[in-house]
Amino acid sequence: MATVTPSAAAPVAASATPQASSGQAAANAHPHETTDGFHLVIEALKLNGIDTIFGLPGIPITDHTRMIQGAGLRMISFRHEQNAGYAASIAGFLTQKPGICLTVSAPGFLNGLTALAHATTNCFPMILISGSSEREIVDLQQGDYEEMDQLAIAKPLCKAAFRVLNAEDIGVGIARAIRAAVSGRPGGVYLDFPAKLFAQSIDAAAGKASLIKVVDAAPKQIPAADAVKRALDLLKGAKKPLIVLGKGAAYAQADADIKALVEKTGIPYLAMSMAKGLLPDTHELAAGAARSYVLPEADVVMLIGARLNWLLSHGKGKTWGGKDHKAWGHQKFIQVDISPQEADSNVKIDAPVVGDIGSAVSALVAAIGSSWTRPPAEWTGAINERKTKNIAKMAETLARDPSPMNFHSALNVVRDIIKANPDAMLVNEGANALDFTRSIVDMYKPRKRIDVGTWGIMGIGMGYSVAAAVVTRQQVIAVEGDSAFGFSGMEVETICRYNLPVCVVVMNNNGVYKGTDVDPTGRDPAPTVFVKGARYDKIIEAFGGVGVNATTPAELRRAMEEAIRSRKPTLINAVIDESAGTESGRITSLNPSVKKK
Ligand code: ADP
Ligand code: TZD
Ligand code: MG
Repeated sequence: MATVTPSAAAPVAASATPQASSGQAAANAHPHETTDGFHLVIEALKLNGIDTIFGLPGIPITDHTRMIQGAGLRMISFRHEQNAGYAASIAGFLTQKPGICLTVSAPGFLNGLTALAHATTNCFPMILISGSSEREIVDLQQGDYEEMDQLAIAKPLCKAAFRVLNAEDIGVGIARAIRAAVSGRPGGVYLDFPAKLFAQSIDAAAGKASLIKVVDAAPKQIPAADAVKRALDLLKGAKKPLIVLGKGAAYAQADADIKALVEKTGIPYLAMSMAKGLLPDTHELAAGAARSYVLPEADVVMLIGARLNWLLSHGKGKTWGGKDHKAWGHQKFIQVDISPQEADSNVKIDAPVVGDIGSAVSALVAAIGSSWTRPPAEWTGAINERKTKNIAKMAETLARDPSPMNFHSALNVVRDIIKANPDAMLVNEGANALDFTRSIVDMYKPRKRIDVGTWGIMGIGMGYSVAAAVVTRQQVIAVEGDSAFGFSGMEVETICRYNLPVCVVVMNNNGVYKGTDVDPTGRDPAPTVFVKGARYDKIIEAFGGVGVNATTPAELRRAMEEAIRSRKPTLINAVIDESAGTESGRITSLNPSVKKK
């Protein structure tokens, strides 16, 4: 570790640039070069391979955003911090480097905090850096500009939180933040930088020496040999084995080993939403189209980077063949996860394999060797039978061409477009707009589908789209419910400003879930309903993007193909039958009034 030079015990109230303090230096017999907090932060991030910052300027970070850009880093400036934060969180997921979000104090910090909590919940590495007000005034609650004890507020919502008061500690602060974000189970980290820190001057050489290039930030965690053996023994005895791939498996970038594990064992697999495409959804062992058959029927389930949370019905209940909503379905579970505390969180895990997925899956593949007996044909045959039937049924629905368009006829187009452009990034949010896209649109490559994640959150759409375009440079297609789009819609200006290849498709069914509700008193619009026939395509035209109103699948197809050909920022208002959706999409059962019955 580098040493910290105690040079600037009494911080100088310097102006933004080190050159500006040269008046003081000139008065000195032996002028020496100084640097400041602004520059040390930038240098520390650069030293650790960070090349992009997502944020929004204002006191005390306006100059910082300028200097970041001046120093050659990419400074992507948003219209609302929450969207910058979501962008940072998904950049972390896609790159395994912490995504950085930079905000102003109190309100900007709080806007970014939702995204930081989201990153932590989803196990995405992210660092929220917020400027903050004068500590002396904040701590005495004397009413400073944007006064707030940000560190205390951030702490329960993230994996770690640090405050840096002295410029010579910036290197340590950033190193700790990076380690905390990416090591073990990844998550969100908060860094509190009071305004004074940015302007503090210290000796340039001492400042440089205080920076830390983090060595091995996310160390491999090799699973114990007996844990690997226990897992394989259990798997070998299974008559109806199943693998569940989660977004932790996608994050791990162990794509070849995961493919080898599935193909060598011949075990059918389910891909959770953001794990779709780890193997192509059209793979012969993909069991997604027979989900409601395989979950209750399986006898041994190997979870790889997937938690048994609500998205998997907590590993019990009717989904898993249990007698009632809380009863265990008698599956045995193997869980491959980096967090040693994840096992047994919902049901008993018979064989936890604690390690990073890269190391764990390669150890499993190595231990399998060449003498593996594939699962009984009755199991794979029964799955294939259901799959074939369900796929044929879906093909029939997709082939219909109703007027107005419905989710199926519109998404049939998106399905074809992704098939023809498998490198495109698919961003997806909404209720019906989410659920139907997930089940209809096949993914062919890893980490191409990014969506509402563990919380089922609305508002990730445009932030994710910006980050996906900036980080991957691929075409982005965002399939958005009209409600979902509204949470981040203003960022179409950001998309136009940076001229990003993003094609937003708003599935416009006039509201939340559908557009048919009415106020029983006849006074106001119903709470779930929006302006009928709204033209979302006009929004992007205000910023020079391409807007298209599509009322048929043919119009939608033409507009999407043109967007991909031109790579121009595009927003397509896809007019969907307002009665086509169902309440809450696939999770109607979670509504309290349904539970009451
Ligand atoms: P999904 O929503 O797709 O089911 P979850 O977010 O519930 O996935 O689960 C992701 C899991 O992956 C978390 O338990 C997390 O600890 C784990 N994880 C994340 N990265 C890694 C990694 N590199 N190695 C092992 N486990 C990981
Ligand atoms: N607020 C936030 C931040 N997240 C949420 N998930 C919700 C509110 C509640 N919610 C859902 O769970 S889905 C949804 C809301 C408001 C919007 C559904 O409408 P949509 O999709 O137009 O986006 P469909 O296609 O009409 O179902
Ligand atoms: Mg809608």
